[in-house]
Amino acid sequence: KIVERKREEVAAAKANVSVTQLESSALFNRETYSFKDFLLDPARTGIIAEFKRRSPSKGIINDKVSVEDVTTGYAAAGASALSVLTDTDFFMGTQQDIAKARAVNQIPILRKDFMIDEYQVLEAKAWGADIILLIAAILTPKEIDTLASLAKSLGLNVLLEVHNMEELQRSIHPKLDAIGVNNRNLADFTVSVQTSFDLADHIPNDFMKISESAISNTKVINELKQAGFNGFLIGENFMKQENPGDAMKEFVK
Ligand code: IGP
Repeated sequence: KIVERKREEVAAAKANVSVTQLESSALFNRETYSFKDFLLDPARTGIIAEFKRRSPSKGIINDKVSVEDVTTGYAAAGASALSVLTDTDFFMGTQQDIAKARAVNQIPILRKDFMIDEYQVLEAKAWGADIILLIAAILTPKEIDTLASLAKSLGLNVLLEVHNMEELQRSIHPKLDAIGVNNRNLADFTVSVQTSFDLADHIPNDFMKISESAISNTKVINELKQAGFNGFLIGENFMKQENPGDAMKEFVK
């Protein structure tokens, strides 16, 4: 359903803003931040901290906080990267959320959305993102090749999301920077961090390894590190608090 809606949205966006306009925007011609450098920086936590107002599984999580306050709070608490939802209909995110986060942060930003078209990759760069997400469950290997190749040619980093062995094996591609194991099954919303432990050894070491979703304590993070993970994508556990930045600071203390 999300992907169907996304196709309409992308068609409308294309009619509104041309590729030339995107390519000539101020942020388009900028140096991007290296995802890998920030994940491996020993002064940081490896946490990719997410700004998420709402989700289809949980409904409203937090619609009272500003993207500037939350993301600068995350960065101050040692985030290696920020994840900002830009899907509006299902997650209440916007293009402006990325632009606002970009204006006040000097760490990599992931455009968290359902990428199905090269146009969205150009948008990601123009809006201020450094990393795009490619979800294996909704893309063919050919589409992954096309989208990842364009992203890399623009200096963007690519995070591929998988939730099982079959997706991993069919989607692996040399142009990816990181492979994320989503602990949330997008088909039925059930969560299990075990998914990350099960897939860890099957991800080649040429890629950064990320564990995504349902991470709620530092004990799990330490176990995931032992299993070889470099990054930890956390949204709800911080966003459900009144002050997500402070919540992250407390979490990593
Ligand atoms: C964060 P959580 O359980 O910490 O809020 O999860 C993130 O992994 C999740 O928002 C996510 C997501 C996605 C959202 C992972 N993959 C793809 C939208 C689309």
